[in-house]
Amino acid sequence: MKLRLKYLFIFLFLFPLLASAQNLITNTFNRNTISLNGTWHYIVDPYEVGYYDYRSKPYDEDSPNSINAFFNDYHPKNKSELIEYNFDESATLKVPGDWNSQKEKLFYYEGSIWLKRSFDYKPSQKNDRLFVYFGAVNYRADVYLNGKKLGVHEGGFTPFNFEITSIVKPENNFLIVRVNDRRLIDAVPTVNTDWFNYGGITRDVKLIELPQTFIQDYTIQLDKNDPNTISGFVKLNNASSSQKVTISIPELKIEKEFEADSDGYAKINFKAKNINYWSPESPKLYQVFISTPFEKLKDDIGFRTIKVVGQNILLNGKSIYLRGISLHEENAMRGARAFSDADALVSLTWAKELGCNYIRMAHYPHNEHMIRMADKMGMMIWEEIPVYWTIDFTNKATLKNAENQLTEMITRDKNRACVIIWSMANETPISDSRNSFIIDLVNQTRKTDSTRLVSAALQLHSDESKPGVKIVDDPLGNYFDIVAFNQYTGWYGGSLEDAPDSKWQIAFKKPVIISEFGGGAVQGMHGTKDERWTEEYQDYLYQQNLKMLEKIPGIRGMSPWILADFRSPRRQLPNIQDGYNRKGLISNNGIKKKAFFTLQSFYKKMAESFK
Ligand code: GCB
Repeated sequence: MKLRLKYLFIFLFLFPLLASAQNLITNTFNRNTISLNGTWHYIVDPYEVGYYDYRSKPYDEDSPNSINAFFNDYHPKNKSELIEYNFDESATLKVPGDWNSQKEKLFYYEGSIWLKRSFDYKPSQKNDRLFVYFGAVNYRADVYLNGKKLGVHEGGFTPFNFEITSIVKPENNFLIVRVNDRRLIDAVPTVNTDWFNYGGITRDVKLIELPQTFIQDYTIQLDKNDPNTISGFVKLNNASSSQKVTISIPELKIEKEFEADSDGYAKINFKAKNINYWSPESPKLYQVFISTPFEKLKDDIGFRTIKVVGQNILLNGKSIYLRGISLHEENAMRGARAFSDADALVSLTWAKELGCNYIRMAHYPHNEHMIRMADKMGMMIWEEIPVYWTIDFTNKATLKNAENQLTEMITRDKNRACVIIWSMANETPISDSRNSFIIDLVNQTRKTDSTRLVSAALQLHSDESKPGVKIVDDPLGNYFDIVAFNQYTGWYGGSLEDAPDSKWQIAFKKPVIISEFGGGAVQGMHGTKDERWTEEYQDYLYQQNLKMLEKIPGIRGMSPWILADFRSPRRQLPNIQDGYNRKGLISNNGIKKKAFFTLQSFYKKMAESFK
């Protein structure tokens, strides 16, 4: 009996705690929020002393109010009491921010760190509900407020939120997050990547004030097949009976009323004339208002169609060429995770200068500042989830995790016109389990958002019986709108001299994007075009690859690897890599390498021919 009760408790208490995309509040940029960014105290905990007792039993499993763990910021009542931690006298970290770049001692640290921030809260309205929202925490977050566990979130690059209405107090609230960034074999991504595993509360934290019944989420987008129809849905949280929802777009003289059902769901669909369509050349965003009797929420939304016809990608009905570049979410010059408008502006300005109209945001969803700025500046985006290399494709929990991250990414960004492609994965090895894992993600994507294109970065291979032929026939190509693949001719093999004579055998009659190509160079290192790591070698590699790739039938774009040098612990060659992947067109000092200008002039030419 005792045992049963225990399981009932675990079920009731822990089961609802896993934060999932279902409850995600969108458009937090335009809501009533209070920032919890700033200075947080932290305690480093490599042995998980705050989480497990000395029998390795989690404190918060049976006893969520245990005073033994860090999550209850307990202060001793008398001098004889043994307490072996003290947040308020511990050092501090800036949030948002990774810990690796902030504290030298934590540079390669992977494990648990407890972060704490106190706050007072005076509600601005009666009956308001209050949520705490995290833009992202890498990788796992266990969140506690005033000693109560709010929940757990897994996945380092997507947002989540918890309601705290009944827990928050007017003064001295203490919010504690155990952040654990240990790499795990069954996680998404898995243990092996080629980027730096920045740990911490890496994106904005805020409180969101909402009415009892509030607009949780919505899609307001142009109908894929009719450029004069806007369609989607509005989802209300806590709608007890049917409720009126109004959508207005003053600039288009639109004001439409809909009724949400008792689940709070309203399907929307209306005609709109004279829309100035969003494009990189003219990134028009309209002020859109979603109103209920309790709330008026604004968003800035662009309207455009994107589709594939034959081997063409059509933006607003016109064939386009994606002049792209790949990007990590890193501020190259700070050597730190990027998280702000200022960081976004650095990368987007460089990409514009390169002549880009498109960025592949590798290999995980980047922060919302970046996506919103791309929307404003006119940059098309490929967004990706970290299903990278050798994910545990046979593991159901890993699939669930990937599905959750996918839904969180789409939920957050589905109203951004700039996002044109959802990418399922990068360079995954072909197997039955891999196929069904990714097909599952494709189906989920199409169900959640049928308006965008679906792809993934595949790989090519060769066949001894066909020398000089590059073959792309990964069976997943059948499920995508766009065939995209990475190839590294002249870097990981293959002769640069012969590259332009390559022949292509691509099994799919779809638009082709080269999702990666490139090679490393140390900025300022010069030599002949045959000397590795020189700017001349990298430049020649670009010249020869561009000649080769131009000849691919149906090529409709590329995102060479990569805009700037980025930190990667795999890359340790002294005096050359020093912890950086050097394939950037720009160094980590912000200086452009020769190949930058070669790609820039190629893009000038492509912009002319796809006018
Ligand atoms: C790839 C990966 C990318 C690596 C790159 C490289 O194919 O997709 O994450 O960083 O190659 O530099 O080897």
